[in-house]
Amino acid sequence: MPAHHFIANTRVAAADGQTIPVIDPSDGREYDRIARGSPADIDQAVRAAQAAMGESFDGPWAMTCARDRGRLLAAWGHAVQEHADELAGIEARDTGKTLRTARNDVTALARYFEYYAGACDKLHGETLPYDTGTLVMTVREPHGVTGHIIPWNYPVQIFGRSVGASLAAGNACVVKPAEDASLSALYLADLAARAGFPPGALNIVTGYGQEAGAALCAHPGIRHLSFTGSTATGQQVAAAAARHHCPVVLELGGKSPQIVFEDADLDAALPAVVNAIVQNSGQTCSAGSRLLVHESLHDAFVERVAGRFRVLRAGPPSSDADLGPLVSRRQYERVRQMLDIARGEGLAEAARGRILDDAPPGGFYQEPVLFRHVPPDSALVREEIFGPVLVTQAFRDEAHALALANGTDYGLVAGVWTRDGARQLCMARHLRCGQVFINNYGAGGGVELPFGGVKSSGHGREKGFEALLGFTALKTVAIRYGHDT
Ligand code: TXE
Repeated sequence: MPAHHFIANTRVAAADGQTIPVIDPSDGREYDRIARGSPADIDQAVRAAQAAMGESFDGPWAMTCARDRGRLLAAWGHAVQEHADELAGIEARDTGKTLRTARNDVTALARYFEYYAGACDKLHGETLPYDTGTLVMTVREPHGVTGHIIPWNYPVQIFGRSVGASLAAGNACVVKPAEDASLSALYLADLAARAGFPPGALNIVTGYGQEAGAALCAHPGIRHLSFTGSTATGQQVAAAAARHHCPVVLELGGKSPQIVFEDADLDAALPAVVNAIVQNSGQTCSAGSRLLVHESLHDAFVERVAGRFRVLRAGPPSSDADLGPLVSRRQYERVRQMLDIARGEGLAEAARGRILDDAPPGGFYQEPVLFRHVPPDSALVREEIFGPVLVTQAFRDEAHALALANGTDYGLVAGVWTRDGARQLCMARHLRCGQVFINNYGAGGGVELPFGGVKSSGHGREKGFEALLGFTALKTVAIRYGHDT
């Protein structure tokens, strides 16, 4: 039986009965089917969420107090921990990521629920000084029904940070997971129902982006949208949302630099630089996909990186491979196309990993590839590849490093390796991006750390308390209780 949508705590088939295949990226074979959501399914889910909120925020979910929302999120987080192995297995098979990565993702998901569970009853407004005889206060209220479009690269993590924060703020959610990775979201929804969330607080509609996703963005009942995905789709999402005055958080792509200065601790930088591009097979929005190295050590350091690349192996999630297959044939072909472009541009390949001999035929395996001394106008420097492909460039001084680092349309993350404190501050100040990591890359992904981009990498912030504020609407209340003196 295909996996159905989850609406008002019930599994329901698509209104027109259509389904789409679920493909195992490790062998390219279909092993399940999910519902193919249509505008009618989205409408049903939005109505269920609206009923949970109530027209005047007097529905069962809107009337659930902050403390109880926190308890529900905490119970959901415990359920995730209890079912962590099963959830990681579902995620690894659906996305192709290694079991190790899937387990880390599930740990992060549980931590999101824990964090936002604890935050529910710490979310409050202020009182403001105003005229004598008038008390002014601000109240943080939910938006109402929020829409969540989730990509396939970190399905459970992105679900956790987006849905966890929205429910904590008291909204009801309608989620459209990626067509290539929907099974973990459905599994989580079942856990939510068992944890005690009332019907309609959480709803999942699976399906294609151009169908279910577009219908969700266009639905006038959606009062806030969070989208993580490509820059091009982000533009469509924002345009659809603008038609019904719906605020949007966009977390889009990146082309993030890792900058290694001549005074860096190279032994610490080396594993971090490699991991930043091969983790999750390079399918990470914050992947460190450009390596900028001071000219005095560029060739020597890149040779060390090349040595690491040569021993990396791609293989199925069930093996001990360093990288899993890419998520889909479509993504595999996108990456291959970029490698063809590199060949056409005559780029110098410095190293290549390998694919395990016993990897099943038909899987979407891509070994890591390293190109060195890539010119700034190359497509490989400017465009997001979303695969395990790293390009290097040499820089002369700080100004040159900044010019290269800031020289793309994106602005998500930057990594800087230097022991010089003044230089650390200068780089932190002038790098045009949403987060700068100095002498590390990613800071362990802490759920407390606000995350998002500038320029074509999007706007708005997810994670941390900042995200929680974004999921609220501020209401000002002025109470006239006396006379001016
Ligand atoms: O992304 P899409 P795709 C980048 C990465 C990748 C490229 C393409 O460079 O190679 O995007 O991937 C839904 N209205 N990132 O095609 O189309 C879709 O169903 C509403 C970066 O998979 O953006 C899925 O749920 N929704 C990234 C989600 O959007 C629509 C993560 C992402 O799909 C829609 C993923 C529409 N019109 C890809 N069209 C990151 N920032 O982490 C599609 N969707």
